[in-house]
Amino acid sequence: MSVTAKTLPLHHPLRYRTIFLSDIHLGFKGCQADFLLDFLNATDSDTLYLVGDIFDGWEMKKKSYWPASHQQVVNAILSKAAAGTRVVYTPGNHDESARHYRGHRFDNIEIRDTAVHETADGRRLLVLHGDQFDTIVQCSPWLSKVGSSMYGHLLRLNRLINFLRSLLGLPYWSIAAHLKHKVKNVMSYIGRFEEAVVNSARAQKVNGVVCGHIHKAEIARFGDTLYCNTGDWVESCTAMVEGHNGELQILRWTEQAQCHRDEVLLAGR
Ligand SMILES: [Mn+2]
Repeated sequence: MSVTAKTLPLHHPLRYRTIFLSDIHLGFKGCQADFLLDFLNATDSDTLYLVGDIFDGWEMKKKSYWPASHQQVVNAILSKAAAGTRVVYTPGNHDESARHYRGHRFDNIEIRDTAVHETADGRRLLVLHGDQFDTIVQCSPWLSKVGSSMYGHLLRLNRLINFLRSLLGLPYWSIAAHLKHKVKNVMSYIGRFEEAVVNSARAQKVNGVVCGHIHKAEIARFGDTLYCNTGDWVESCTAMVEGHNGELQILRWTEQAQCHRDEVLLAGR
């Protein structure tokens, strides 16, 4: 079927078979809700996986922070579910209170500890947040809380830098993501995390795993096992999407949003 530029509507959502999102951290100041809203409005899928840390219960306990944009993210997800998108929510450590509802189903929204997703080309992928491996990776809750407060400072610096960059007309840049890739022990933590996740996929005899938790988007192959990490919406604004033939891809929305907008503008001409 050929479509001329003229017949394309101005707003044509990018359609995927599946969208995987994690580590949104609603209720936390560092959450990039505006980028996420833009993403949710621009995309559509048959199934949406929420791979944990969607809410940040740790931050919400400290102080109540719930701006309109965070509510709009919740509303956007609920309206997708109401419009027929199947939503599968596998809570993480920051929204572990949602784990009380494991096994429950609210209309189109299922809450589970883990799920198995089958891609269009028949690969079976274990879906889970990933904090389940923290003990194996030997990162104590105490350490992760200290890390989390340092991380908070870094993200405040990140917001300041990006505010200044936006004044100068420069694109978004993540200092936390930049530093994380430089620091050696973080690298070895990531390596051990990936290994633990891949081992668990092998033990469960699936073709691969989709997780979040470490805020580093990636699709990698370890032997014959696929390791997918959806990234986050605090620093990197990433999602993993599955196309209609089963191909998997990481979208970096701070880069993609501009491309999509250019395409829509071109199509609208
Ligand atoms: Mn987490």
